[in-house]
Amino acid sequence: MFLMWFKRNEYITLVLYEPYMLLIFLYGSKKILNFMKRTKIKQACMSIAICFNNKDPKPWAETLRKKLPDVEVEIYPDIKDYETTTFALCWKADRDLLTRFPNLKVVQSVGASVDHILNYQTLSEDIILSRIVDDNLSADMFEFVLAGIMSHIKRFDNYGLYAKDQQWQPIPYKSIKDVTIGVLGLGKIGSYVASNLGALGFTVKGWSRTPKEIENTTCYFGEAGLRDVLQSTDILINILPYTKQTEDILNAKNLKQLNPEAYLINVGRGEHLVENDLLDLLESKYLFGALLDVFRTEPLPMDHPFWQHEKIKTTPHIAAITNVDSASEIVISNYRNLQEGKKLLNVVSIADGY
Ligand code: OXD
Repeated sequence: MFLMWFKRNEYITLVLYEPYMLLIFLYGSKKILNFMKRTKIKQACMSIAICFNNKDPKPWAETLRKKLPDVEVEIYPDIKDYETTTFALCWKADRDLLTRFPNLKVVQSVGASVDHILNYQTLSEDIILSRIVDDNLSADMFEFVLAGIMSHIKRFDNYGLYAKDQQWQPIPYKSIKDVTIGVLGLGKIGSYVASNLGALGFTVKGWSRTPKEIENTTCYFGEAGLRDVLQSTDILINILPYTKQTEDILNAKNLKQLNPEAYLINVGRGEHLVENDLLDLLESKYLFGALLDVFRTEPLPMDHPFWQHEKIKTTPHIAAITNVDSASEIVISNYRNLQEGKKLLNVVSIADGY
């Protein structure tokens, strides 16, 4: 049509045609520029939100800001724009807080567990959930458990009590070679603990949901396997993840199967233990004592009977504390992997909970 017109009136056509093309050109460039601007802003604003309760967020914020100087690292509740947050770093965040971030892509636990996320947040299917897997956590857990075991078999707790009344009273003790330890939970940390205790000369029996093979450890699985482990255990160590299937596993029925005067170390979750069952079993001397690092309610309430109980030692969830320096490297890799569209590290199945 233009060509016909052009032939008829060359001058008019040129005058009309050029501004028309110019307009198309200007309109197109504006669209392209806007698109580029939007994408750039989005990339620059992919911020990290730190959402913690019961843990100081400042060391994490400082470390991440130092290692990722171009990234906005914010601490909840001081979030400027919930829309630009794509990556949330969590420890016991407020219930359903994460639904306030509409563009969240990754939820990163700063611990080895994710139950504090799965039980309190609603995660859409496309969210990637990740946890910390760090050799420092395994080593610290092993040292904590070893300290608890040694203090128990050498009866340090009794001497602590005797010292209050200046009682000089030797008590029989046990040697490593005579002690059988049951380890519930043979994930990364549990298997490290089991194999290192075995290497020290303890007899170690490990239990997990699915069959495992671990050095220095006889491994069991399933219902029957749990019975086999419990029925020969002097010291039971719980390092299971907390899921619907493992809730209340430390109950009277299971704990009564342990060897006489057995000792319980719980470094899994408070929800694994039926607290009243433990108190009853201590009272009736089925169990010798317990070392508990985790509780159903944390901090442990002031009036909780565990505080003053002679046979219970409590520690404030410190068995294996995430090392910010080494764990932040995992967080940074995951943040970069997200940006570059690569696979993230230590991804957890939202359905299985571990
Ligand atoms: C953890 C914990 O999950 O400390 O890392 O319990």
